[in-house]
Amino acid sequence: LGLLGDLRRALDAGDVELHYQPKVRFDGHVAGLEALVRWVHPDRGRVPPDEFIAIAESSGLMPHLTEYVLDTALAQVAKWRSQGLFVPVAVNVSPRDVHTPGFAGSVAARLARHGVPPGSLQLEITEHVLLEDPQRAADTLAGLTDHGVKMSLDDFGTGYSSLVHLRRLPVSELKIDRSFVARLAVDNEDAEIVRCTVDLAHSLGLLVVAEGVEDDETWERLRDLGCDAVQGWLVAAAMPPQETTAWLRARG
Ligand code: G
Ligand code: G
Ligand code: NA
Ligand code: MN
Repeated sequence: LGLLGDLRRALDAGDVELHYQPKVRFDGHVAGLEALVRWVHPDRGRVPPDEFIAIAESSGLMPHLTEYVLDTALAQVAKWRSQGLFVPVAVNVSPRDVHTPGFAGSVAARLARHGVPPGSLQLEITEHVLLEDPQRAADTLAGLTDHGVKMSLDDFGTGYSSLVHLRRLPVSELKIDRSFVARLAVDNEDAEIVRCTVDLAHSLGLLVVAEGVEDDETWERLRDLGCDAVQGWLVAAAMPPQETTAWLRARG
């Protein structure tokens, strides 16, 4: 399969793009943007991220992809800041990244190189970071947090979530997976799961973001349940950089 080689070349050529999806509070304030990687293959067209991220993970290319995404996102944050747009950006990192020696230092160096304050970067991790070496992962993440980088726990509810694991991770935000959010307005069990998750997160001092919000009714239910912010097609899908700039400006 030539896809791996093609991906490597695309990264070297700068042909892999980032799109940005807003996270907004219920008062309309833009809490941040999530960077989502996009690759259009010259012959195959759009390759789904899940597909090429799996390839990058199994081939050892993942650290390189993550460095590329961090540099691209931080360059964009710096550009937006120079234009008077001060919005934090969240980058997804894979469990393997967190276990790569020197990861925390590499993130700090990149922030410095791009002149971006650590508080403008958020890293989205999943509970899977705790599968390999929980203590080491927690130490790396604590190092990043001490430096001022914000940590967000992604896809919450889909893994082996437990209070013990949650307590171990120095995160300031929890994202409820869209599989629980999608049918929130019509399914009582999902509504109860979301309610409990919001309460649990708040009792631990975390902000809660709901993913995959597609309609007004879900938005209203989430607001009533005390959720802090939402992300989803109701607000905006992931947009290319220029469109994101226009979207941010239109928001004021
Ligand atoms: O938009 P969506 O199809 O982009 O994303 C699919 C999956 O790919 C999600 O689980 C998302 O977290 C993941 N993903 C998107 N961009 C990145 C990235 O830059 N790095 C990593 N590790 N995962 C990403
Ligand atoms: O794993 P992660 O949470 O990073 O994945 C985000 C994924 O969810 C991306 O593929 C993104 O494009 C997708 N997504 C974002 N908003 C919505 C939405 O409102 N509905 C659906 N179905 N998918 C969404
Ligand atoms: Na994510
Ligand atoms: Mn998610």
